[in-house]
Amino acid sequence: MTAIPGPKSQELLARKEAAVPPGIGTTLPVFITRAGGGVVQDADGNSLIDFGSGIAVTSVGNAAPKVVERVQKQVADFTHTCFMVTPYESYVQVCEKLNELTPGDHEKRTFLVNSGAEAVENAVKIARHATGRQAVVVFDHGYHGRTLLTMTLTAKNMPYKHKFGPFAPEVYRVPLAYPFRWPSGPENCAEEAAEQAIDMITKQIGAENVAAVVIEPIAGEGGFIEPAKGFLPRVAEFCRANGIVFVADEVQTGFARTGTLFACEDEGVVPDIITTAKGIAGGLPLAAVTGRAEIMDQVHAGGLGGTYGGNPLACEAALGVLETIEEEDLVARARRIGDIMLPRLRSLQERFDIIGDVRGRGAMIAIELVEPGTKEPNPAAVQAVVKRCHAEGLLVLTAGTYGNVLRFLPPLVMPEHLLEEGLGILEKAIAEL
Ligand code: PLZ
Repeated sequence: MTAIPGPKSQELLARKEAAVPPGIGTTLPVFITRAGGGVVQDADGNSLIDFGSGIAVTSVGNAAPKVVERVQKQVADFTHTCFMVTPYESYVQVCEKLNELTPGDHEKRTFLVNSGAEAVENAVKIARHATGRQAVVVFDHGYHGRTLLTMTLTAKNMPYKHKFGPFAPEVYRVPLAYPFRWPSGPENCAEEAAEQAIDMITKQIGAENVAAVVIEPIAGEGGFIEPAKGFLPRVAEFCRANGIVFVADEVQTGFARTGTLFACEDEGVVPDIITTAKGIAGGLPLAAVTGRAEIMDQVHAGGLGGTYGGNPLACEAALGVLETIEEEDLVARARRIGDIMLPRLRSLQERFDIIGDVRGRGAMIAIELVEPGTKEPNPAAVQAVVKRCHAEGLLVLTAGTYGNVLRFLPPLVMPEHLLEEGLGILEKAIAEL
């Protein structure tokens, strides 16, 4: 309808700039008034195809019918009691569901918090309590949040850590099996990376001092890096052998996104604790910590909690999300999205040597842009493609330690014609560049 951003969005942007600090960035400065079915609509009447899902959140679609229905009923019944003051059933239902659906058939416990970062912080607290140890091991390219502890767990300095120190103590970083950038090639990546990581843990920290290893089964903000096959099971096995709590941070990968309900399932990895958020509640703020009963039950009564954790509106939304995933078979939908996107992107890679790597699973797909003929990261090209896509009405996000990754996270309910149209815009933007 108008240029992107249009006049109304521009006016709102000026107000945002006067009222909100610049530390809160803007990927695409259009102000949204409605969204659903894989489309976001802005204040000027433009419709954009959504390849971002609000960073992997609205997997069931924006304002998904089952979520809306449940939340509308709940908001009229009661909005808050604080689950620690007087409980309500929907919280327990969500926990029962997560205990049942997350990997592993051991006995589990779940509790609910407000954000991904809060879930990861709690996982670390519990692992420390249960093991009596302090050290936490994380990986290159990892992202776990912006609070003091989770920012420390996050790998990338700019923009997440720069000048925000001092950081939390007892956090150690080891290599991740990043196939595209592994010095001796992708074939050797899993084994060598696992060996290096384990060697660092045993020699530099001492396995007996490690409370938890925290890893994303696919590194999200770090650039949709799928660790070379074999790496995750090897690390999990090392943890098991050494009494270390293996924490899978599935905040971005969870809830059907990668073509399995949880990304760990791909290699049959069973985490001791799994953290989830984002896709769990279709946009309402909710996150969860699910873990082995014998670990979770260690913490003394009253040792965990928070005012809003598992708010009744968010719990109803989560129940609506889980119903939608099941009824619409969104696990299969995610796989279908991958089956459409990956071959198209791979054929684009054959035509344009600016595309160094095409990767991902299900509806969590990325391309890494490089200086042609090298592996030199090309963030300028990413910026140029993003700018073109946004101008043409396709919302895409970036990622990556080197800022050179374009990532695609369409809602799993996106109609195929929109997916095709979005891919067409992207292809054109890359071809023009
Ligand atoms: N763990 C794996 O992906 C959030 C960050 C957006 P919160 N990723 C999006 C931004 O720039 O702040 C994330 C994640 C993984 C933890 C988190 C943190 O989740 O809900 O943002 O706290």
